Amino acid sequence: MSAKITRRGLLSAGAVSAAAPLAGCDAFDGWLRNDHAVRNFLEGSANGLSYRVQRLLTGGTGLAQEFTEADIRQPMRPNGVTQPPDADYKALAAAGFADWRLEITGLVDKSLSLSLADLRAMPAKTQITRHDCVEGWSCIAKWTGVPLAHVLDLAGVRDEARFVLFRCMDTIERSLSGEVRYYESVDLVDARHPQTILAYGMNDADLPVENGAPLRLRVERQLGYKMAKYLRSIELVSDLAPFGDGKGGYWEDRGYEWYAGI
Ligand SMILES: Nc1nc2c(c(=O)[nH]1)N[C@H]1C(S)=C(S)[C@@H](COP(=O)(O)O)O[C@H]1N2
Ligand SMILES: [Mo]
Repeated sequence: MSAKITRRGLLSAGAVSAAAPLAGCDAFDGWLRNDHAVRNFLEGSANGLSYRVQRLLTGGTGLAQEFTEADIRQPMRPNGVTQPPDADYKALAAAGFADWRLEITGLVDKSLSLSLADLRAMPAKTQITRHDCVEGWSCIAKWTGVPLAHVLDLAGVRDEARFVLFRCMDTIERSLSGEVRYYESVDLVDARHPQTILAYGMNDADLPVENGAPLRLRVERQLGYKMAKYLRSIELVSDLAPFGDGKGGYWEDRGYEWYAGI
C-alpha cells in the first residue's frame, strides 16, 4: 500500500528520474514502517505526499542551502507576534531573561530546566540561511544556537516519542474561547537534522525581541511559521491530537500544512 502512495507522490513531484523510484521506495517504505504515528498523522492528505517525497529524495538528512556574509543584504524582517503582550513575558524580558528557563519534558528519561547561560555553554552552531515566509517574502540571516539534537540527547528521548512540541510564551489570539499561545511541532527526523538549532543569536547579536528572544527554533527545510519564537518548553510526545486543535501548530489549526517543506 505504501509503495502505491509513494509512486503517486513521485509522479506529482515530477522531477524524479525513471530509475530512482524502485531503489528509493524500499528505503522509504522501511523508514515509514517504523513510524506509524507520523504516517497515521499524515494519512491520505496531500500534505502526506509532499512529506513522503521530501523524505524519499533527501533521506531526511538533505541540507538546506547555506549562504555567505555577503548574502545578508537586509535586516531580518520581523513577522507574526513581534512584541508578546503577555505580562509574564514582559517581566522576563525586563530582567534580561535571567529568570527564563527552557523546560524539556514529556517522553524523556530526564526532564531538564535550562537557563540561557546553560544553553550558551553548550556546543554552538552558526549558519547563514534563508527564511521563507508563506506570505511570499524571504530574508537571509545568520543564526547561532545549540543543535536541538544535543539537547534531546541530554534529556534522553524515549522510544515512544514521535514528535517534538514547542510551546511559546506569546499570546497570538484573544477570542471568546480564550487566549491562544503560539505552538508548533516537528517530527524526530527534522528535530535531529544537523541544521535544526535552538537559536539565541542573530546576525552576531543577541536574538532581538522582535525575532523571538530569548530562544527560537530554526528548522531550515521548512517555511517560516514552523520556526517557533519565544520558546518556553519542549515536550516529547507520541501524538499531536491532544494539543491545541490537534493539527500540530497554531497555523496548522487554521488550515496551513503541518509539513511545510520548501
Ligand atoms: N511564537 C511565535 N513564533 C512564530 C510566529 C509567531 O507569531 N509567534 N510567527 C511565525 C511566522 S509566520 C514567521 S514568518 C516567523 C517570523 O520570524 P521573524 O519574526 O524572525 O521574521 O516566525 C514564526 N514563528
Ligand atoms: Mo510566516
